[in-house]
Amino acid sequence: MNLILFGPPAAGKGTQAKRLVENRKMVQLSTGDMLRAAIASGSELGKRVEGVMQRGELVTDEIVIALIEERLPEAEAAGGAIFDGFPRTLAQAEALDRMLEQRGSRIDLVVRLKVDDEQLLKRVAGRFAESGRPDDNPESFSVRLSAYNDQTAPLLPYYQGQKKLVEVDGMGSIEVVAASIDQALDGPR
Ligand code: B4P
Repeated sequence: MNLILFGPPAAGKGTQAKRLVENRKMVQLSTGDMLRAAIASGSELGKRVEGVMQRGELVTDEIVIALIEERLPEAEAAGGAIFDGFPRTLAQAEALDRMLEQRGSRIDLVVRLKVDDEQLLKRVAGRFAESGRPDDNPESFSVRLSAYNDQTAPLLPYYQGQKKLVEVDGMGSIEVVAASIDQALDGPR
């Protein structure tokens, strides 16, 4: 199964993807994690994206599509993947559909985590205090939220049109949200 975890920044996509990896032995493809690993390694790519990410802007489609394409064989071998934080633009969504189609595969389900802005701000402030992730500061977070509203949220009708979109209330505790995601994955579609 190929699943997209969709939602605004700090909605819990990464948190829930990690749980699915543990419980269901699924493969997680997180563009955010891949980009942070590139920065940590000091690679050329890392140097190119560091400022963009710190400001809270989106990295170019070309870069993230290439990162995902590189990892698709791994997803294929595992029988599918959780796409976490990808796609974030229409160009990325169309590229993903094309890349999967070339491999005789497709997206099966898009789970949208619905969380209001006030709750997102609380979560990100909590993580900033704990880990100091540079893009969790209030200024960058407001840029990330605008990027979501302007460039990512318009993907919802794209997946709705494909009848793949399922909405999950992401406001509850991690466990409560996890149970709702399980229901969406295991329930009738
Ligand atoms: P990501 O790494 O994807 O970060 P995110 O959207 O902010 O986080 P996520 O929704 O995964 O939240 P998390 O579980 O961590 O992207 C970072 C940056 O990378 C982007 O801004 C962009 O620059 C770049 N990028 C990545 N992909 C890209 C793409 N495709 N195209 C272009 N650029 C791209 O949860 C957040 C916090 O909330 C955590 O502290 C967690 O513990 C807490 N939490 C989660 N669920 C909770 C719950 N139910 N209750 C209470 N707390 C909860």
